[in-house]
Amino acid sequence: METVFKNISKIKYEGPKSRNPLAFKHYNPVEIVEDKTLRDHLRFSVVYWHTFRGTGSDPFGVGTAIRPWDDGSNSVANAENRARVAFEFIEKLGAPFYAFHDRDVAPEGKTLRETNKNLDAVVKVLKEEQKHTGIKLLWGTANLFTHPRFVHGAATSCNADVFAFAAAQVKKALEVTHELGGAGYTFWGGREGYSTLLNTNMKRELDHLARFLHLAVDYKKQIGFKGQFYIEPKPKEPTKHQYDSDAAACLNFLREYDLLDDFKLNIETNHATLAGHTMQHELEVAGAAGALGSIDANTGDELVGWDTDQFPTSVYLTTQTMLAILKYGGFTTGGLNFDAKVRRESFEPVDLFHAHIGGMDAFARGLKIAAAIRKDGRLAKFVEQRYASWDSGIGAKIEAGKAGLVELESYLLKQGEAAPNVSGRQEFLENLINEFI
Ligand code: XUL
Ligand code: CO
Repeated sequence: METVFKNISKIKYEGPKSRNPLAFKHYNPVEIVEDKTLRDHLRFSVVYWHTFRGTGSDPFGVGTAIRPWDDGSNSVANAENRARVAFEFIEKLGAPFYAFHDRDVAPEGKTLRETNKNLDAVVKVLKEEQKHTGIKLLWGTANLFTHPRFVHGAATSCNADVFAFAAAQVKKALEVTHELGGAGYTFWGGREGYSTLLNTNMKRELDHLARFLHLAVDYKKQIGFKGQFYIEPKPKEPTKHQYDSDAAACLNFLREYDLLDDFKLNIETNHATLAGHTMQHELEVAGAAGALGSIDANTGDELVGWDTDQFPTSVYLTTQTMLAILKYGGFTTGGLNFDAKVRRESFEPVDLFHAHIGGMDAFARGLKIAAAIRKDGRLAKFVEQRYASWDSGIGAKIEAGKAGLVELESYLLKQGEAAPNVSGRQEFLENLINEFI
């Protein structure tokens, strides 16, 4: 039964020569690259919160988005109808996954009991729709930041009752994610941070956050949920400092509190840039630690210093991203989740299609370019050769732990001086990448 997008047919791959704005020019889901289809490499996911709950409001103005299917009410019936429309959209787009927060899909009631009942009603619809479309849940999550009770945070709140509320909410969100066969579950610390240290006991808050995550791990095991847990780093916004500020901080936290085996990272592009890093840096930090799990695909604005969550269209960015993904063996449970929203000025429903088609084409190109760079081999060869001094002689001895300071001193006393350095050839390498773009 199709209703809302009746003037838009299923988005097809038409190739690079097509001038049809409602067609893929580069994303051909069945095309094979490095022994896998594009569909399986890229594992695209549509986010419920921006695409179906975003209104286009900003701090200066109300919502602008025209969404004829949404009556604007907080009723369960509206939420159920919206869920059916969401699946019609995702199916027409051809994305295999979606992701949601508990409060995106169903309205909060007056009590936790009522809220859980609302959620159950909508989850029933989500389950039916998943079944008849084949669309799967990439990950679920709990919104622990919108309601005023979370003003001081959730797991890191100074109010123990709020911790308990958040724990109950996560329990339910885990059950629902499990029921829907979710491939993962994400923890983004919406307000787990501080605005001033004058009123903050940081050590206590960090201990509480770790306790919270351990409780979730325990419950996951108890109910037999096999999905992957992710932490999503973000340095600031809404709070001045978030404890999960970047990939390195998250890894350190997980290691300190003995949680590293149970979590991977969900790296978001605009969060990386807010942290003063590149996406490539964050992916590399996560990948090197064996913790690269999933990606929230979006981009910031070069001239704007907040989380603008725009759709990714830069082929340079998608190439770098896919180089990292391929280097670390590709996605297993994770995927490319478009945590991105259309601009306030792009208020018509068709803009949702343009935005996702553009993002999917940009990543398809990035994947193909990254695969071509890998096939060419010059980049990898260059890096390998740059470290050749470690493959034999004194370098190999150091790596093997077979040379102490005494031996290194006598080695250098004999040599007199270190072997000469070789150029890092940054510009040569940048030119090499551009050969493929
Ligand atoms: C916020 C953000 C969240 C998480 C899920 O910046 O990225 O939407 O992805 O809670
Ligand atoms: Co995100």
